[in-house]
Amino acid sequence: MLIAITRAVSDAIGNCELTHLAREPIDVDRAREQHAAYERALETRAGCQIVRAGEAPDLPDSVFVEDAAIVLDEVAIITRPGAASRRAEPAGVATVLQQFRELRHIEAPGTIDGGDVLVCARHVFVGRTSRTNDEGIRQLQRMIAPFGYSVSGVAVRGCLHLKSAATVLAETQLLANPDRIVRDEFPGIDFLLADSREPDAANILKAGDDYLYSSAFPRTREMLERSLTLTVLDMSELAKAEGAMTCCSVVFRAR
Ligand code: CIR
Repeated sequence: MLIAITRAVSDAIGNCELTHLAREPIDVDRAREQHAAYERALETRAGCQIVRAGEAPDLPDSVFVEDAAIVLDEVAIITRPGAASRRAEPAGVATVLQQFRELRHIEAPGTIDGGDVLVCARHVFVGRTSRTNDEGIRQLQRMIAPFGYSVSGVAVRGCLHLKSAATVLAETQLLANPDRIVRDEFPGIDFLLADSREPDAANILKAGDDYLYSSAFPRTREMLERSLTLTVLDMSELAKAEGAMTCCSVVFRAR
């Protein structure tokens, strides 16, 4: 059984953090409809049970639960987000996660956003970004090494998170924008490359055997559909908040 943690779109999403995008008005009702379709797809296509963290109307970016926690089979790491405005988010995610996993917490001065963390079997790649620092990476490494995971920090260029540059298609295969990573830093990994005319197209959410993908990237979508069946969703309002497909859930196996 798969669990997907999600969280409602905040009334305050218009005040979200933005790093690479100019602020545009966000239609909150439309964002909620898109988010509801996303949850439905996780339920009906990927077979997930949705577990919602408590609403956080005063936290603009709280819908992006991916950044608040890293869940492995053995343990869950509650992050300390890099943006000060997001530091209150993980507590609400921890409250629901504690029924599924033992929790560990990243402590100051470490910072990590879950959007920077790619788990490929027993190796974990972590983006060094404006949100994730070396101390955060060291703490993560110390926490999960006892369970047999190795960790490496990798460079990320021109985008917010590692998962805006590369995401998991299979244990040793990533969908990637090669301009945003250094491929040599991913030994043993095969790459499928997003269409170069669609720089944000490397974010895909694998949930069980299903793949959720954005309708915003038709060229990359066509390439992916040669070998995969995709569930395609319109996430345009959440994209204005710099959120991508993986950001709105934390998916893991129940034990
Ligand atoms: C932020 O800047 O933190 C939010 N507006 C967007 C976070 C997106 N999360 C993700 O890519 N994992």
